[in-house]
Amino acid sequence: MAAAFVTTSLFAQQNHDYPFKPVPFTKVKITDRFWQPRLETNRVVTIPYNFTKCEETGRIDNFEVAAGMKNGAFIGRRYNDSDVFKIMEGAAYSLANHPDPELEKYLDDLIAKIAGAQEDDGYLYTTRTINPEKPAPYAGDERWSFLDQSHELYNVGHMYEAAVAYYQATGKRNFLDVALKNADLIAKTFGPGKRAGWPGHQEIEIGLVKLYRVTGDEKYLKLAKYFLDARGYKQEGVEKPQKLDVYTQSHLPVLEQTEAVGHAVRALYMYSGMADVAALTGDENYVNVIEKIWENVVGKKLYLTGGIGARHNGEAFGDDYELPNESAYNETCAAIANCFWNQRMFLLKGEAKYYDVLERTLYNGMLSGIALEGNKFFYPNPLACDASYKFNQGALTRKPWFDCSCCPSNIVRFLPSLPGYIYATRGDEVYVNLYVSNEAEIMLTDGRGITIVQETNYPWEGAVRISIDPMKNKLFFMVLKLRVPGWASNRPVPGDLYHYLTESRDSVIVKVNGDSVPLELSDGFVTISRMWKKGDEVTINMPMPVRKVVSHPQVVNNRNYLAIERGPVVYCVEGVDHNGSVTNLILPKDASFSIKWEGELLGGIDIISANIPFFVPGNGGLSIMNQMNKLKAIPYYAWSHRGIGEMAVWLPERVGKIQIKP
Ligand code: FUB
Ligand code: ZN
Repeated sequence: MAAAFVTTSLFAQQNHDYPFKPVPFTKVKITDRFWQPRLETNRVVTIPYNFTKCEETGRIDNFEVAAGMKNGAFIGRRYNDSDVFKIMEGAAYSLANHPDPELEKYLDDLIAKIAGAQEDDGYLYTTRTINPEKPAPYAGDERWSFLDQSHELYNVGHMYEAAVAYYQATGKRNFLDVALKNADLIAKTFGPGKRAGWPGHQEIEIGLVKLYRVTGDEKYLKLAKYFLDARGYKQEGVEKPQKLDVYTQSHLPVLEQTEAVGHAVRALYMYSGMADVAALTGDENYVNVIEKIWENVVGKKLYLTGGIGARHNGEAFGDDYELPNESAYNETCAAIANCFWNQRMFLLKGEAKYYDVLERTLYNGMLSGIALEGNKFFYPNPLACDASYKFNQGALTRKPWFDCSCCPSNIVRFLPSLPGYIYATRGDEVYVNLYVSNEAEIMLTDGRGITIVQETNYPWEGAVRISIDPMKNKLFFMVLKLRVPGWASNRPVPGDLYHYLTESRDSVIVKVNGDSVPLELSDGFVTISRMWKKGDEVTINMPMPVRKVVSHPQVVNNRNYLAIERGPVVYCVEGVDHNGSVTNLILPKDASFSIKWEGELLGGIDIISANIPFFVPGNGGLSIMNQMNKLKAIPYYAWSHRGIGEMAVWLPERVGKIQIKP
């Protein structure tokens, strides 16, 4: 039901969209040994497990009670509806690639409960519907009276995303109709000349854009833009509706913001929403703002793991270079949002640097958020653990659930969408952004199609073979763009926040049918323009030495410390591999490493080892024993699977920094 667009409209230029288009996850089948098992665990364990948790914790009951299907009171926190929506979104993505009548029936039943919980005019917020006199704390006394904290708009933003996903997976409108009825109410309520306000927690903007894409109705896009533009303003003739606050990124109008501040998840959902609205309206002003903020994040506020949000207090960004390790917050949701945002930045600009950040986040700060078994989760993801500071909402290891379970439900929806991050197209260009074994069907904008098969043992090896097969034409012109990751070009991150201790001279080699291609990079890509035919094969070989990483000197916690990484994977050391403690380990600048595949350990990992000097506490100081110790590093994402214990990503490079525990 595409709406007709009027030429006088703000969005008259309807041909605006992201110039680079992602290849949908439904067209890419991951076949590798690294991600495929994780996606399968998400499907068979994490999705049902999360739904069961929602049942056990009253999250589903809340809809039933609001629908009048059972008696009871609202249970839990005011944003608990959103967890159910996010899990539904993940379940819908899973259904799209893996039909499952039982799961579909479960979702249809759940949608009926949600529809029942919706008030006649479209309002949906179970806590207020259940008890309008006394909704959950911070919900506000009346509808939309406490937008800073109520999450009324945040919750439904997640519903819009889930409803679109379900519609796209099944073709059924049941959930979409609930979402549209709600969005129509919000559109009638908020906007110029109507009620003023903005969501304290951004998210609805992304959801509204998805409703716009699926319906073509521009009021949803306008509303998304309104919520962004209203933020931080005291509007003419309108009493200031909300607090102007750094925590919610409403301290300034969005177009005046230059730094990442406040609550990290809110911030990155906002930047992602801005990217979407910019793409669809052609608003370059938004793009300029988010590019500037991206520079701030990547240059000064990004952990080596791709994590963001240094502070537990306010779940917030810290100051520039404020990157403590033990107390790092690095919420799993923020890592996921970092992937959302960086993919969108790529889709706007076509530069590989955004994928350098995305890939770093994916393999490290996002993946650490879920246990290999698929049913335990980190909320914060620190870079060091002293085995006493209970960083994970009162725990020292991953937990089965949280009162605020935003992170588990975010993982549920992110993982099945991962195949959609691998490729993108523009005109007759095909961008290979991630290296993962897969089979993909890619349509170019002119309707011609190709299948691509990638085979690789990434992230453990940097060799990739790509077979190209035009679907119809015998000969086929296409421009293949291969991303050369920053880590393979001596540049762990864009900017100078981290660098490798020494440069690697090994260079990346790209070949087509065995013939070398010059390694000329444009925006981080090698370009191969040619006529392709069935059976053509491209290989890319990225040497993967173990690298020592150094922080910018202004990151005080990491001064004279080194970290280890290999390819896209950041490593850490755990107490369990070092007689219980990692605080007496040093990593000398000249340490040399060996790599060993351990197929049975932690889902199959490469262990990195080094011989390092061994220290013991001496009389009032440290003695270097005349012997060597074995340092054994594992991928950061896999830590905390072998009991509670110490962990460190950054290790002192010399003895002065060591703190031996008595
Ligand atoms: O407020 C809802 C969610 O809970 C946020 O996205 C997370 O950061 C946590 O605060
Ligand atoms: Zn979270």
